[in-house]
Amino acid sequence: MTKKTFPKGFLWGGATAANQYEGGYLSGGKGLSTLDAITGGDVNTPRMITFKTVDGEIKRVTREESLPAGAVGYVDPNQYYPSHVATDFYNHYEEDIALFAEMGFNCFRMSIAWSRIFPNGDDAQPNEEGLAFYDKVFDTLLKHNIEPVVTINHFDIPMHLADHYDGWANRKTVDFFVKFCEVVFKRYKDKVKYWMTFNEINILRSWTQIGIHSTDPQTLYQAKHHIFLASALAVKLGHEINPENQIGMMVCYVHSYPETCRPEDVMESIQFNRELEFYMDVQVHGEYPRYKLKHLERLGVNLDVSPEDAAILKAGTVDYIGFSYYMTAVSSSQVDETKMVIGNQMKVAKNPYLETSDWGWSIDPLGLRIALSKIYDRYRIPMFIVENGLGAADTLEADGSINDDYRINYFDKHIRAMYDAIELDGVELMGYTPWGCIDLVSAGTGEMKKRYGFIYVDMDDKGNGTLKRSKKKSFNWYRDVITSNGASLNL
Ligand code: P53
Repeated sequence: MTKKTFPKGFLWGGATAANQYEGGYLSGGKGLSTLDAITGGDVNTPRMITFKTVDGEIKRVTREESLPAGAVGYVDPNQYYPSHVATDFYNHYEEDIALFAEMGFNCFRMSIAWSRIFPNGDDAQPNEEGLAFYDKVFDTLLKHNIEPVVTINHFDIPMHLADHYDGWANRKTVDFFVKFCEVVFKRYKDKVKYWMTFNEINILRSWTQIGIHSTDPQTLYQAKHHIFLASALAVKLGHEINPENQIGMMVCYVHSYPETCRPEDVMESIQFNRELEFYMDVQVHGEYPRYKLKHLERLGVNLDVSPEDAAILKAGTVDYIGFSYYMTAVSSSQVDETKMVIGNQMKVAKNPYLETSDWGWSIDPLGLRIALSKIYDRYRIPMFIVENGLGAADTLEADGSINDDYRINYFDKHIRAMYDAIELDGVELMGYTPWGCIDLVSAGTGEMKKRYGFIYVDMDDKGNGTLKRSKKKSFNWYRDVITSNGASLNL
């Protein structure tokens, strides 16, 4: 009997983001990004934004807090900022891509650093050296038959746009972003076909991510409205520049189960899930859903909307839904603070049926099949799992090996769930790119200790290390999955 495999042409690869992987923060004419001013940290020490007030005072706040009006990002020479070197893709891309090729990747997800192309965000001309860098990267990928999958914006904004325009709170940022998109769509027309506009659009909220100073609902939702417009305009433009472009959205898909069959718990869970669905509703259907309009009304948010906005949203609906999947949540109408856990920076009730990672994220492979079904049943467009994985502390043995069986076990279960969703539920799934396929900086905590990779990188939480790459045990395991298109799993 022939072994079961994934559909022919399934995209297998890994995922990264510039701010956590690329480094070279001032190389080749790159400008500062907001994320270049956020410190490292660990589970007990939150990452801090460092800034200068209008009076020239140097201060720090967490990402949850607002920055005073007029404050500008500041890189403090006495602090450690993990984005500055990260795990240095900038100087290691040839070696890294060769390793991805050895694992059998046929696609690779990465992001373009906006401030590498437009150092200030509002520059009249793009930075040629920055454009040339990504040319080299894409050429190297294509030489190895690896399709680039590009996130246009992953969690940051040129610092100048945050400092002088209040980032996405300002409608002018829409124009700056669309210009950036036009430049990259044109430049990489013959090299890149798979795109996503904004990473995890549903969790964007802080100064580092979207450049806003105040985080009150009015500012936040106005900024989100601008981001929706920018994304829709980019999708439309990307299709005009190359009709073959596949342009998706990207949502952080942490869906919730009701704690019990008590109808109040079910209603809580519906409300929780709407916070994900809202973004898909806008970007797939091209309009705000009515439940969100009602919610905004209750919040007292009054969006400043132009007459042409509705048509812009309608004309720029996405080709596919990309999403990250790490965990599920539990919604309860009878909140018991003692039973709450912190997962993905959200406070959710604990699921007694699931184990959690060392960082408190629930591990729920069947939840991935459930997610795929829920999304597909509602939107009926192709999906792409562009992040999934286990953040864990790895042990480097004396002989240099890393025996990450826990990671293999995690992937084995999640890949089976994906297969079931395709085979049993009939969902359309384009591909799978596990997060941090090579070790990189954690977005949440700023640590290196929280590792996701098949490839180990010698670097610690303070930025010490040789940056030497080595294969973990999971490297060969994933290579076998990819090269057999899943057959090695005995599905
Ligand atoms: P880290 C919060 C909630 C869900 C996903 O996360 C998140 C975050 C930010 O921490 O991030 C996504 O590194 C994101 C990646 C990030 C990855 O998940 O905190 O798209 O940039 O690194 C994993 O363990």
